[in-house]
Amino acid sequence: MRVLLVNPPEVDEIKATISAHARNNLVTLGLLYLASHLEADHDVKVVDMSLSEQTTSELPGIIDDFRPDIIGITSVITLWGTVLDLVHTAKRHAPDVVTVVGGANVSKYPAETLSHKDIDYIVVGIGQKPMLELCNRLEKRERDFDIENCYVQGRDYPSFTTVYSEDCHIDNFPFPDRLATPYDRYYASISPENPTTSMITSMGCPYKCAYCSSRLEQAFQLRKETRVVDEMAEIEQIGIKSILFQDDLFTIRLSRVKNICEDIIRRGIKLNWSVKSRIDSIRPEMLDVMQRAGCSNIHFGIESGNDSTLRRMKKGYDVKKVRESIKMVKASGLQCTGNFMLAYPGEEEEDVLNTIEFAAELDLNMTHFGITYAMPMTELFYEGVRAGRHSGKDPWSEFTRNPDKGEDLFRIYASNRFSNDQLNRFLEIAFSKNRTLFDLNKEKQACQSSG
Ligand code: B12
Ligand code: SF4
Repeated sequence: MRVLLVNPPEVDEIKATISAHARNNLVTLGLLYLASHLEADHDVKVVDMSLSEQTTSELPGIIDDFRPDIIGITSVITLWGTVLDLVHTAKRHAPDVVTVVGGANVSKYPAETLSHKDIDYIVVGIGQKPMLELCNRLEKRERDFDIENCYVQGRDYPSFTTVYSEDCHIDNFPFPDRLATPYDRYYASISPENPTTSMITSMGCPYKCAYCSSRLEQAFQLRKETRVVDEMAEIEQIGIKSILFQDDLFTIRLSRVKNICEDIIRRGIKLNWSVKSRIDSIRPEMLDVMQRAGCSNIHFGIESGNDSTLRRMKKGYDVKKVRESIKMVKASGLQCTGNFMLAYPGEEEEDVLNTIEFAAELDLNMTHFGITYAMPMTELFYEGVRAGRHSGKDPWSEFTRNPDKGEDLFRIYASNRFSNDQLNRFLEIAFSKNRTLFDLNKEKQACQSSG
């Protein structure tokens, strides 16, 4: 079968809010994992319409060139309207083509996704196995079949489940095919050298922060240490210079971090990399070996400068611990990025300003600030429902059924204490007092133009 895998183009609204220079262009790892698994049996093409800055209207041309039997599209909530445009465009242009949609939003809202009649199949959870089986069955012209984690249009399902079976461990699949898209065009401003790629060494997170939806997903999975380093060796061989590890929590186990780093050093792999960590999972014994193995930056979800807010967030650490951990990492020579959530429920103006001041005091190499959203299905969301801040209806579900109702459906501020003007003002203050991605990009540009 000829299988076209598509990363949707970014909507104009996202482009407008994040200036072209401040954007990173990151690879869509999920599609590259699918491609490497399907390639042995099928003819696969991956098109990253976001990278190539194509629009939905260019899909018919792509279809004419490649003539796919199946089009698979990946999805996140913010691009849902675009995903549906692609599906409709594909069906109008080539009615016989089979459309399959997978990815984070489909796994969370399967019934809502299948309510769109131009979507023939959906795949939930880890996609490699069900997608390969689907392609094989369709190739044999079978029409009536059951595949775990795959649902078909038009059938009446009493419920939808996502099974995370042992044989779907990431290590059972080939490494993502990083040559399936132009690997040399992916970059991240934070990387000391580009091109940059993404990689994962684990899936899920065992912690239980009140606002986070990662904890709701699959059981925590760790990859084998040697497989991680094997993949890094392959990345280096391709000519990629830096890696952003996308795991929620790379530093969860000290022995594992040490083993991976020592193996990188032993094999002489020369790559820059950065990881995400938690304030209370970073340990002094990790830092030196991480740095020697190529780590340049650790990204912490610090989130607040107020102990009372950290307690409501269920972060499990306090402001004192934040100061100690950041000081320790900076003293080691590694760079630190910090993420902060402003206007968490229960916060007054002085708390928000306090977080901004706290961030500035920490003297981080880079910061990200955002207004707190209540993501559906999280503890924070249900707490807001009980407190009467939200209606209890899941707006993401409604948006997945009907994106024409407007993007404000998935932008639900967690707190109702502040006006939009006040929230914008908080962001302005935060950006003016701290170094953000915008500053980093400006500095990089200035450096380039001065030669
Ligand atoms: C890396 C990452 C990013 C990167 C790269 C995004 C990308 N396109 O890959 C960046 C920083 C750009 C990013 C941005 C955003 N992200 Co993000 N991101 C992640 C993160 C941490 C890892 C994704 C990943 O690489 N996973 C590993 C791969 C192997 O898994 P996967 O992507 O899920 O793919 C597998 C399956 O889903 C499935 N599959 C996926 N696509 C398809 C397609 C088909 C046809 C099939 C059959 C199967 C299939 O098979 C794949 C292989 O097993 C996830 C959290 C997580 N733990 O997954 C959030 C996550 C995907 N992001 C999320 C969000 C909300 C965003 C933003 C909207 C944030 C924002 N407010 O701006 C933007 C969206 C912008 C965009 N254009 O994508 C949410 C999605 C929630 C939702 N309901 O849609 C997640 C789940 C985080 C969370 N818990 O809230 N993100
Ligand atoms: S915020 Fe981070 S540490 Fe907390 S549950 Fe989510 S991914 Fe895990």
